[in-house]
Amino acid sequence: MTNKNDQAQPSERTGITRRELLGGSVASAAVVGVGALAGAAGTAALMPNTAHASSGDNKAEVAPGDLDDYYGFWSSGQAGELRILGIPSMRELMRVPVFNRCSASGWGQTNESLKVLTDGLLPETKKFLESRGGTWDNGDLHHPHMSFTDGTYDGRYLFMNDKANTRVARVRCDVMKCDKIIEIPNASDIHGLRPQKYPRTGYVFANGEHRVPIPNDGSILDEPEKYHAIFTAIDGDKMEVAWQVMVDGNLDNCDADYQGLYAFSTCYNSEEGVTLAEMTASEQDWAIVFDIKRIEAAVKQGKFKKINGVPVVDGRKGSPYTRYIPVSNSPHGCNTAPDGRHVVINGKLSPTVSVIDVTKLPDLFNDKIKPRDAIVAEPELGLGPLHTAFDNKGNAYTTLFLDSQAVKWNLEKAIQAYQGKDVNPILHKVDVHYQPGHNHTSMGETKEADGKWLVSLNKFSKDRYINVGPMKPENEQLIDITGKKMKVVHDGPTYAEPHDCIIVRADIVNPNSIWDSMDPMWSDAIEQAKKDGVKLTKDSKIIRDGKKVRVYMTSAAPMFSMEKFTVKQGDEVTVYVSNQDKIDDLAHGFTIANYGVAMEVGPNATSSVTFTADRPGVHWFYCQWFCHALHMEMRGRMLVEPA
Ligand code: CUK
Ligand code: CUA
Repeated sequence: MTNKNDQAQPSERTGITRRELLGGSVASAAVVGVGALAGAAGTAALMPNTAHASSGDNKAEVAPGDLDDYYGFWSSGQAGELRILGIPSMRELMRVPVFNRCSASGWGQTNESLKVLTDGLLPETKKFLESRGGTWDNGDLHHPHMSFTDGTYDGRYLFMNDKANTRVARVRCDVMKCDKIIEIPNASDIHGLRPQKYPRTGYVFANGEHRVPIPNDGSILDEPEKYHAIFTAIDGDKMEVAWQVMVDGNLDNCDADYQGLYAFSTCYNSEEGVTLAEMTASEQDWAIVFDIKRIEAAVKQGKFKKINGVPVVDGRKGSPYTRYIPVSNSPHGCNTAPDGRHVVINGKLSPTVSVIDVTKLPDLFNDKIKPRDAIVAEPELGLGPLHTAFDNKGNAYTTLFLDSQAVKWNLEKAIQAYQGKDVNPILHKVDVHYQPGHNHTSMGETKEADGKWLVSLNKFSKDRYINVGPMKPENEQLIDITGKKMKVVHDGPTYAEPHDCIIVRADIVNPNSIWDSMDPMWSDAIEQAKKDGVKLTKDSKIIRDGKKVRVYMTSAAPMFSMEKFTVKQGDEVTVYVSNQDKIDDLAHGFTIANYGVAMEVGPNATSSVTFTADRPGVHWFYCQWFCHALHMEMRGRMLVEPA
């Protein structure tokens, strides 16, 4: 693949500088940039040199029919779904509906998905949603991360947050479908989320970002000093809250160590303000360290308050369970290095990142050292450092939001510089287009980081693509990091708005091609069929049960087992479709025309949907997944007798 970047840097194309180009987005950047520009003058600036970048032997091109080396699991922000990409091709392979609704698959409409979407909601939320159809229609999915065993991905689950409606979801990697969603009590807006790396996941750590009264029932309103933010440890196997910790300040991003002892969160707004001016008033905020063993012991010994059914430990400043390490104002990303020892806290408003050494933490918790003594490096990298990724050679890659760059720097050199040695930890900077948020390296958040690829998730595409109107795509760039210098090798547009991604070696992920016909996803259907004396995967039957009608049918290309079924106007109808095709890639669908009913029925799967037959007449149902030469003929009639 030729590197367009070599010939066509925007600066060369247009004759204006990158900074002038950036001007267009300064208004939006200014929110992040409060106070940061003051720090600009002293920023070390290794000029980007993409034109002569040496690259390694990495091949970004994946020829037609060839397979990718990695799975990319992508969030989608306010779109609410999980996306699966192939890396390095950056081809989008699949969308997995999670917090969103999906017209194709019927997610949010099928009984199976509604169960996932509603079972884990808190009682007061269920009540609130009664008049709104019973489910949330939106979500804001920022952080998708895979379960770990012994410091690396294990291919079991993906976990992800919903910032909009305070939920955490789990996707089963054997079928790539969401099987659990829980609402987190006492917290407001789950933002940072990371699984425990060691010994296994285990816990899923989730940050409640905003401070609210606990309980948030209206008894406290405009008294911000009584609000709190909550850190939650979820049992990833059971998808239940294990315990929570009340903290000072807001919580932003988090990560876990490689020892199974500590978790970390960035904490902005230590001022506990509610306006922008209040939130950014002080020079320093914190990185909070959570002592998992101490918290577990406290929970065992009953040193907690039970609030909304879960144990809440008081981890505010001065508690034995946490330590607050002062770092520059409004830190954002929080990334544990694969060396198992260092944690990078990204400055955001400060041009620096702060590096915590986990070997110092026992002394910190035993008050033998001061909080700042746990910091072993604080290199100044550039403007707006948001997130950091790692290779297998001791190097780190940090996104610079305001500079629109990725900076490669060396951890060991940064530590030496902090000790006063005359070394420059910055190895290279490369322009990205434009304003990167998260980045991620191949296997970079595991002990098996391999230093092959870096993806920069850029918030703006501006002039990188033909114009599609006022709403532009984001731009995600693939960067070859095998050479000394980074090399941008691919632009990939994305729709709103992947914040984060992970890049997982393909051999770790082994999904099935065909469902087990007794999969727990449709356990309710299995149970109901049993009660009705119906063999779910074989029979075609209509069961009338007062005003409730259950229609059981099967599908086998190119036919549904029923050519027609009759119900009465006003009946509550449930249609179960069991796909008998045990063939790779042979999905069917079931759509009822002019009834707003549509669902996916995967190979050997059962899907069901319940609706009221309140429209009399002839309504064709058809298969909406192209499955056969006679796909168009795969249809039948629902006859609704007028009342
Ligand atoms: S956050 Cu979006 S760029 Cu929600 Cu991980 Cu940093
Ligand atoms: Cu079955 Cu199309």
